[in-house]
Amino acid sequence: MSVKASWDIFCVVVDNYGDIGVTWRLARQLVAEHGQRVRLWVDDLDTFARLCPGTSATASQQWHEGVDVRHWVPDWPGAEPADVVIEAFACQLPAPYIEAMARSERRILWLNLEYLSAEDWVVGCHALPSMQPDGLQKYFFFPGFEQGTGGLIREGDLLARRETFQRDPKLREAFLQGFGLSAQPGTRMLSLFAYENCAVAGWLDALAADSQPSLLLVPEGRVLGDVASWLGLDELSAGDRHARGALQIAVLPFMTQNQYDMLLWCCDFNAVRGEESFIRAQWAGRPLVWHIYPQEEEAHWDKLNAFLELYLRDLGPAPAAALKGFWHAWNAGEGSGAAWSAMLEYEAELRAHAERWTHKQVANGDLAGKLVFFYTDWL
Ligand code: TRH
Repeated sequence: MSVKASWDIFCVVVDNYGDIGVTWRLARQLVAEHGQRVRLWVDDLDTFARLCPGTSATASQQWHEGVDVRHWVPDWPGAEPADVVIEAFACQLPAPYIEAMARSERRILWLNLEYLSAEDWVVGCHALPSMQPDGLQKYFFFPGFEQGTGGLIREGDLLARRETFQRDPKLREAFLQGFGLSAQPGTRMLSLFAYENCAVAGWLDALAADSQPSLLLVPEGRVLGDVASWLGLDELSAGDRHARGALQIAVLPFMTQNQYDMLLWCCDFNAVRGEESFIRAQWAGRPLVWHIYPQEEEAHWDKLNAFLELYLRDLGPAPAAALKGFWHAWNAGEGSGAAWSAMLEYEAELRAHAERWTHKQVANGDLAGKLVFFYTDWL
């Protein structure tokens, strides 16, 4: 049985939506499914407001979905530390807060929630403590794709909601109609969320030249410039619709996380990026390509290949090579058209594989549940 505790989650928005995307989702789930009391400290409320419409960009405190959201300003206002303290992605906690943790007579669990990686060292490092000044201990909590890790964020009812949605074409129709869209039978549905990417043009060429029609849904974001250049336009914005050959393109507004899930569920193939959309696309049970966040000295290639090694383990050599070829072309920025056509040969196998992978990941447990268990066990 889990203990009801208070949690402080600290999030610095470095850039993009990944940091706040993960912490906001985790905070909501800890409240909704585990009955925990959660404060989410965010330094950038404008970015938070993109994910959580209705957010005030200036309020020092506000409640959303049962989460006590605090604006984390440089001038620390002082706060009694919670029972469990999570610094997300090695962000630096306020010094007075750490001092208050050290002084407290309660046992306080201090965790650093790490970035997601499929590399094999993760299992060995997950949940290891490290001694801090003042006698405090900090544990490193690693999300991951294997049993010995912290798992992935997944709401308890997510798969059931997704399956209901994917089984009922009316739900998909209604979702698309909300954006003024409809998908004709036989149209391949695709979504695109990526950083600036030179590989986009080759992919769009291949889709436009295909014998099967495609509808590409692109939420507003950094990749729009590449799509606009391919169309020969200066810019694109939400609501724009264009067609070239067999390809129709619809630019959608940036949506809530729940709507974005539905967009992924609608599609036969999803191009995603970062960390959070990458996980959500896996829960969609459909083939995907990951535009990994580029790191200095090309360190991201090790992460990408480590994931591919796990993901492709139970797939035949030919479809595995085809998928790997497309992922590499996508991240290298060239050769995506030919790699896409090669991958289409294995469309059915890759779809079945994506669904199997989802269920394999479910069996690993989920991040929020594992965090709550870790705390209960630590007590
Ligand atoms: O925004 P990102 O590129 O974030 C990245 C990664 O987290 C990366 O690991 C980190 O180092 C870097 O930022 C600084 O991609 P990510 O992680 O997929 O986050 C996007 C979030 O936005 C995710 O929660 C899904 C959500 N989203 C919406 O809510 N609505 C939308 O319309 C779209 C396209 C995304």
